[in-house]
Amino acid sequence: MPPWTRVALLLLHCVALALGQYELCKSLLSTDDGSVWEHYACQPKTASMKDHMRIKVDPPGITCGNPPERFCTLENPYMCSDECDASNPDLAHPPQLMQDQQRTGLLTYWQTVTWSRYPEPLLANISLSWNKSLELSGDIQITFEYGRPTIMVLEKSTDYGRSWHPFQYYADDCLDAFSLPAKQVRDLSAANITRVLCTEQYSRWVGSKSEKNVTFEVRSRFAVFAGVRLQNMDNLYTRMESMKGLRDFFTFTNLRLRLLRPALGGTYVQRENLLKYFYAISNIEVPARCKCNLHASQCLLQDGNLQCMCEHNTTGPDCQRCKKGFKAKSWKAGSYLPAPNGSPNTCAIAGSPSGSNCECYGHSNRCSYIEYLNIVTCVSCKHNTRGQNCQYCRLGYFRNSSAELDDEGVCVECNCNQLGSVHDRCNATGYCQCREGAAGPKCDDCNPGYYWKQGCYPDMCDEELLLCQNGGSCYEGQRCVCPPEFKGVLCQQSRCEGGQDCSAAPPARTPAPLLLSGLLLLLLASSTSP
Ligand SMILES: *[C@@H]1O[C@H](CO)[C@@H](O)[C@H](O)[C@H]1NC(C)=O
Ligand SMILES: *[C@@H]1O[C@H](CO)[C@@H](O)[C@H](O)[C@H]1NC(C)=O
Ligand SMILES: *[C@@H]1O[C@H](CO)[C@@H](O)[C@H](O)[C@H]1NC(C)=O
Ligand SMILES: *[C@@H]1O[C@H](CO)[C@@H](O)[C@H](O)[C@H]1NC(C)=O
Ligand SMILES: *[C@@H]1O[C@H](CO)[C@@H](O)[C@H](O)[C@H]1NC(C)=O
Ligand SMILES: *[C@@H]1O[C@H](CO)[C@@H](O)[C@H](O)[C@H]1NC(C)=O
Ligand SMILES: *[C@@H]1O[C@H](CO)[C@@H](O)[C@H](O)[C@H]1NC(C)=O
Ligand SMILES: [Ca+2]
Repeated sequence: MPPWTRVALLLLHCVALALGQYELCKSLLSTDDGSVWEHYACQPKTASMKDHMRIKVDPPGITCGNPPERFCTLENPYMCSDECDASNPDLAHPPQLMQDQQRTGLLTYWQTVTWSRYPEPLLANISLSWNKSLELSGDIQITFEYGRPTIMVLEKSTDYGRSWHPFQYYADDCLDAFSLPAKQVRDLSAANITRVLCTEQYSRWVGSKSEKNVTFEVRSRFAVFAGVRLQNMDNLYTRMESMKGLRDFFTFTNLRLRLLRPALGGTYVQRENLLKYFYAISNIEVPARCKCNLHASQCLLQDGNLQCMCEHNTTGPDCQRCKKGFKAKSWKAGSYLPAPNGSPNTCAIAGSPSGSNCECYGHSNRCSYIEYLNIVTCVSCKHNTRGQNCQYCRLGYFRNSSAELDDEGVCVECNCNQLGSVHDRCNATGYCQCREGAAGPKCDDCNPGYYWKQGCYPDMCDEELLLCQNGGSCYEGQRCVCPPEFKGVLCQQSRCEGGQDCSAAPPARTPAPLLLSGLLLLLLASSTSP
């Protein structure tokens, strides 16, 4: 490396550090030989994800105000002057008030109906979705007005809401509510930091004004690795790379709050004043960053959805794939290591020098040296490919000529009809090799003169060859339909031949009037003969 490059690199490290960690995906370096790009692992800044979340509350009708309702407070159950009325903007408490910008002096909150149906439980679900993988970077804070729930669960999904997992349980009595021992994050060590806990810290009654927040602690989990003031983030990032499940623990696409019992303000539910029991949430903070697999430093709203601005020739909502034409190596997430700039693990252009040693077109991520042949070959080619570079299609597949060699769909199944074809292979345009009589690209048709019956068989009869005799007609090439007085495969045999009794029971298929007239004709014919 020329000395000037080293100086530039040093300068650049200083720039990167000044900017904060992993904020830069690439930088133009001037060297003796001109400018070159340097690439780094990078991630978007942390943001307040409440601005982008979609909120859904369940069951329908859980939001108060329809019909209008009065409610009281826990501290003074005789103060019941507050009213909720969905039709009056000043008295309505719709779900979006959980995510509006907080202005000092104006408290806005979502509120449920009161517990008038006690002892039936008062249940509510709040589903928060982003349609984007995110990574928590700070504490989730849910601010309850009029008291925090005495039982609730925070759940998360990492697959856009298809499956859900508990994230943390909250109760004033964990054993009673969930049969779990009460724990706190400070009971956790590095080895069990991703344990799902039940905590009593945020559910006990302390008066509704003094403690309003229910927290999911992210910073104190980070602090186990990074120190109490998070001064040693390098250590945290190192653990993110090495400790199985650590990054995934903070990753989510959806969150769900299951509110199972409201604040009681005491030990018992007072049946005579149920108007003081309900849920009210004024704010939900979700500090997080887009998960871009360390391939993007920006995440922007596009068509209403958050989207990573992928670098390193990657693409996809989470930069989770290599761009078309950049699949010389298989895709890899960027790495926080080595500090401070990490490894970008960029996708390489197909056919570029970095990939040409053993190019597998993205169908394999393993190569192997075969000593006696002195070649390097791809191992376990996927996507139905084969060959030293995964450049051919497996038998039974053919190359899709409109797809690039690095396309996952480059090999298309031949789909030869088993009964009509000689084997399951096809030629380069997908044509199968047909057995005698079979036709069509997949050999699932018959040539003229053949009929399909679990394969193609030659026609028994044929109108042009007039194989059916005595006025019989050919039915679908397979058999002759004979006039009443004849029988046999080709209607070659008269029914009355050889002194047989022609008046014997007629074949069931022949309509009776026709048969009768036939018989009559025959009788006439025999009576007029000498
Ligand atoms: C909340 O969601 C859970 C899980 O889908 C469901 O079983 C439960 O019935 C829901 N509760 C309400 C009140 O909709
Ligand atoms: C976590 O591990 C520590 C010791 O490493 C142990 O004392 C603690 O009880 C564990 N916490 C949980 C919730 O299992
Ligand atoms: C409660 O959460 C809000 C919003 O995150 C925050 O501004 C406030 O400081 C928190 N209150 C306490 C006591 O932690
Ligand atoms: C994409 O790949 C090309 C060729 O390897 C490279 O020159 C370019 O800098 C890469 N782009 C990014 C954004 O990494
Ligand atoms: C979710 O995001 C994907 C792209 O990332 C988009 O195609 C899809 O339409 C989005 N769904 C909704 C409901 O916005
Ligand atoms: C062939 O590849 C093109 C481009 O990827 C794709 O649109 C098309 O569906 C593929 N054809 C088949 C038969 O898979
Ligand atoms: C594949 O076979 C079909 C039918 O025999 C033929 O028309 C086509 O030209 C063949 N394609 C190639 C590439 O040989
Ligand atoms: Ca609010």
